[in-house]
Amino acid sequence: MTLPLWFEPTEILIGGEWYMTPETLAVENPSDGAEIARIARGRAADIDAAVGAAHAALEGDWGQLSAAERGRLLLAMSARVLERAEALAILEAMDVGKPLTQARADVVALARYLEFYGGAADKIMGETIPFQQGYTAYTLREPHGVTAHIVPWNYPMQIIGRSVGAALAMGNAAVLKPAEEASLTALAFARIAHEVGLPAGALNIVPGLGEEAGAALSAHPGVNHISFTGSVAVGQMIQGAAAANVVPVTLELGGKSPQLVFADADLDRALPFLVNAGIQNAGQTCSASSRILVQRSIYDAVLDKMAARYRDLVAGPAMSDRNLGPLISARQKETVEGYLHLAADLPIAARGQIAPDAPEGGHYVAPTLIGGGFGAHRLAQEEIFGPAQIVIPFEDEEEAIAIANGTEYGLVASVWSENGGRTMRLAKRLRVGQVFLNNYGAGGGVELPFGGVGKSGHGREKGFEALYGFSSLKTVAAWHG
Ligand code: TXE
Repeated sequence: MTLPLWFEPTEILIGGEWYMTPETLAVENPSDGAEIARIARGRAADIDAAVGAAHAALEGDWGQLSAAERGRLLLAMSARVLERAEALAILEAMDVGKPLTQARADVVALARYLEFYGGAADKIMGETIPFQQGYTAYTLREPHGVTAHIVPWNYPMQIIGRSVGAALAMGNAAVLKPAEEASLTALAFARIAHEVGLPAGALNIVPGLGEEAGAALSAHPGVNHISFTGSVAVGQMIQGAAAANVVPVTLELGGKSPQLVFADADLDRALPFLVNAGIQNAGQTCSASSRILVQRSIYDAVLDKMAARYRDLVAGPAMSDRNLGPLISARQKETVEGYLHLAADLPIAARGQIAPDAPEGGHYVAPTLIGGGFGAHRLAQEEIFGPAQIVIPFEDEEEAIAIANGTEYGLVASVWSENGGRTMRLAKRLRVGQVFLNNYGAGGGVELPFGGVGKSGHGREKGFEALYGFSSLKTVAAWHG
């Protein structure tokens, strides 16, 4: 299948101008391993030009717009995303390897982020502060200036929507570095921004390698804020680079998110959430629920029911729209298979299938449900980032909390129980950034602040809260006698 491109994907956008780099990077379709396009390989000089163009935009047309005008541009981008919905979904499915239905949901989420932040742009305000006689004191919410956005390959459209959308709403000028594994929808997004007339330099995109374009961007002294989603190791480097320039960072670094299932849970409601949260996007989701903690009295019953669902799961090419697609790359498949070897000492409760029509060159891993887990096992501690879940029994609330809080991560958790008091109690005691009670994921949650504690990172994206993160507070105290 040919890519539904209406633009030249090898190009970089800087200061409203598209241009080619002499060297390009291959784009692989993870469903069959074939090369489907080539994209620009931006380097330090391109990053430097992009940061310069962003500063010029702040001094020029972009910086002159009112909040309402910025909001209208974001709303126009949202509408254009929906007009291009099917092309974007196909691009994402072919680039990331995610089933078409999931890619379509990501397009809707991108449009919704742009709508949410477009609508919010002129509704974020400072405060007046009761102060000493003779003064009037108030606060202003101002853009940081140039924001850097280094995004991963697992949900390009969603992560760009939540981070670039909020940054532009607040009046920042953005430099976006998509992941080398999946840049096509990021490039399409930049093309859409260009089409609706976003002023030159407000959004610049430089595709390229992490150690080249990414490292140059995070270390650039002209960057005033960095938003990063990716691995802990790179997050640590980025925080170090930001420290050298003393700029704020938002880090979203993944997790080991548990779902806690108590004996009084509504299991019929819980079951689809328990499994889907583990296998969505083939488990390559920062908020994937890779640990299922189950009260011992219902442990066997839950494991059996989950196992029955697993046996029906099929991994196949993205465009065939099965339950899950391939993993993003041969490297990711190797990592995940390495983790699955660690399950040798645990009972495999069930395995799903790889579709017979899945091409040899694709990076498929059969979804795997592992039973008999315990909190200290490496599979219960480390992020697998593949279609595998480990099920762990617990006796009571205290033990459930100890296991749930017993990793270095703290992104998301859910509690399944019909006892309202218990759910509220646990919501307070779980050491995470987001808790779901009797659900998981809350329908995508564009409106819900999101981020972690511990090694899951810090800062909050999504929802209204993100607008605070992408702005700087200035206090004004006027003496007038
Ligand atoms: O991530 P990287 P990778 C986790 C997940 C996965 C592991 C490795 O566990 O198995 O990370 O994935 C850019 N300076 N998550 O290797 O390398 C890179 O170009 C600046 C969780 O793909 O962190 C890309 O744009 N930037 C996660 C982005 O960082 C650099 C999503 C992420 O890539 C850089 C992805 C450098 N030196 C992986 N090196 C989540 N939280 O959802 C790389 N990059």
